[in-house]
Amino acid sequence: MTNFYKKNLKVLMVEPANQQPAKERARPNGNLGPAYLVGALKNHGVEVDYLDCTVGQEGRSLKETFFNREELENGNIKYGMKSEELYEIFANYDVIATSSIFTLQTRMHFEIAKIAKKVAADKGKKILVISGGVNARALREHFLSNGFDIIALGEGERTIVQIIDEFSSSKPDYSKVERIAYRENDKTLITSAQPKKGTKFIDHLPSPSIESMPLQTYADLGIPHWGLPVAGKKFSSIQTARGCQDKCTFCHISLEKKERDLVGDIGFLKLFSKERIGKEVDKLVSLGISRIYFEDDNLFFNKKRLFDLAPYLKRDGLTYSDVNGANLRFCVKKVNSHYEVDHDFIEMLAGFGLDELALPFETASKEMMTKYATGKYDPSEMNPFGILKAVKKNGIRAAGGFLIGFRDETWESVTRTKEFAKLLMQEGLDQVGFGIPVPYPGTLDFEYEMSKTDQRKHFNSNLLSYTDNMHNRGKPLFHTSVKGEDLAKAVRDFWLELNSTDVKKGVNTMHVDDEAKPIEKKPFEQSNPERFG
Ligand code: B12
Ligand code: SF4
Repeated sequence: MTNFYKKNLKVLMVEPANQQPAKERARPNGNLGPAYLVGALKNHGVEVDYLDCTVGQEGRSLKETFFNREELENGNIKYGMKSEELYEIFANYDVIATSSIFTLQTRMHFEIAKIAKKVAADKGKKILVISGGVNARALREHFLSNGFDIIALGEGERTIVQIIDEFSSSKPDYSKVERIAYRENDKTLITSAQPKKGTKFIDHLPSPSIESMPLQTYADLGIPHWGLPVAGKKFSSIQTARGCQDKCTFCHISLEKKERDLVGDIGFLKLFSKERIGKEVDKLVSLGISRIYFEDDNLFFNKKRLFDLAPYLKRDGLTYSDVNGANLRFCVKKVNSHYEVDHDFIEMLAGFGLDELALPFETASKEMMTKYATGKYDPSEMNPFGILKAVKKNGIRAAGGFLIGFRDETWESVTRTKEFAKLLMQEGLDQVGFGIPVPYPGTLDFEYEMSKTDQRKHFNSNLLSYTDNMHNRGKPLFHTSVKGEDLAKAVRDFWLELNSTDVKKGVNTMHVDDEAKPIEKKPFEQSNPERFG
């Protein structure tokens, strides 16, 4: 039989089952990072499969996967394939790779590594276990102590190919691989990379292997990463650019910019050309996809770029959603010495098919915005109500995102943000959500907390009891001026008070503990009865 692959090995890119606190949403994975890595390996002639454990292999009954719920000892609810299933699956592979961008899922990644190492030990087989993404790189020592052999520190398309080339060579030398952390004789080694000329365009990157994902299963489930359910529609993600011009202290970009020597230019702005994006859209359409989610860190930067891109995005019957948020100051323009709503810009967004948009108003406090959010938007000058009206006038569904409980924020400031959100609801906002800025590993806020020696020791000695609870609607784990209980209660109370019954009902159907109320799950079951059998 002919072997079409250049290497005699098999890689599994695996997205673990997830855990969430009760009353949080259960969502499938389907992140773009793994899709890019699978694309890079395929281009390099490496045999690679993709497995999203939240929904399982294409065609599986969702009762055995997504709706398989297990209450964990830490109180969280796990959803996805049973861990026992993975043992046999992993036995067929030589490399197990995960991508860890959400800290809350740290435990789930450790579980993957543990199973892979057990298979390797039981079967006397060499299995290389690798990871990357913002959480893995920030917690690299913990990942390396919990079964991972290599952690990628920057962009991964080139790195993963280099890792596989070394692994498959007769004498692997990982010191040749760029920007990784690994251990030799219990010592962590970090590799660097030759300085390269900064690139504005990143068309050299492979096309993300969206076709490897269980797209039909996602469609049948109808729950995207975020935003309204879209039962029955094939959907997927796209990136038009990477990085951001700002550096909010609660965001990964802030540390990436500071640690450029270590992680490379991952946090800095880079973009795909409009022609390249047009080709990506062609590919997604040819896969039967009729709804696309933007996953850029910051979609709106450089408005001219988006005006030029619009014709390449627009297709009959294709809609777009940007639930990841976009910087609001791009929705206004300076006229003389004041700001006016940029109606042309917002009309252009609706014109190419955008019908859902998260508006990250963040806070009503200029002080908090300046201190933590790069002063990226000024609600007192940049006409938030005008922006909202223009968005709504163009038929775009608008969800507002607000942050309350910055570490030195007062209760008075928190309630001002809530009142701001209330006014926006009265002016037509469709939905509001509140979150507490969590100092997630990989951000400047985390570095601030870790600069306190006792805090760092406590965190490192009790890692999983922190990461299991690092949720932006949970009680803060680090000091905040307003009591943590009050903030966690406010996040829920404000949400309940300000949102419509329809929104509340809709979100409730996605709760991870919804086994308790099977009636609420009906919308998905009714649209796809055969997948729930
Ligand atoms: C798009 C996005 C979303 C989307 C969709 C996410 C998804 N499921 O696809 C939405 C809007 C739903 C979302 C929601 C949330 N998000 Co979000 N999101 C992102 C964002 C901006 C991009 C992720 C992405 O697709 N990147 C594109 C790929 C190509 O880049 P990448 O993942 O970094 O992968 C590259 C490298 O890191 C590396 N790499 C990665 N893995 C591996 C593995 C190996 C083996 C190798 C070699 C290399 C490698 O190679 C890749 C290619 O170059 C990230 C920021 C970020 N850049 O990671 C935040 C981010 C992941 N989100 C974050 C947060 C906090 C949230 C929310 C909790 C916010 C909320 N409002 O509630 C929710 C929670 C969602 C959930 N599922 O639990 C935080 C996570 C912080 C943390 N440490 O936990 C991040 C880091 C942003 C931040 N604030 O700093 N998010
Ligand atoms: S504007 Fe958004 S993507 Fe940019 S640094 Fe701030 S939070 Fe991160």
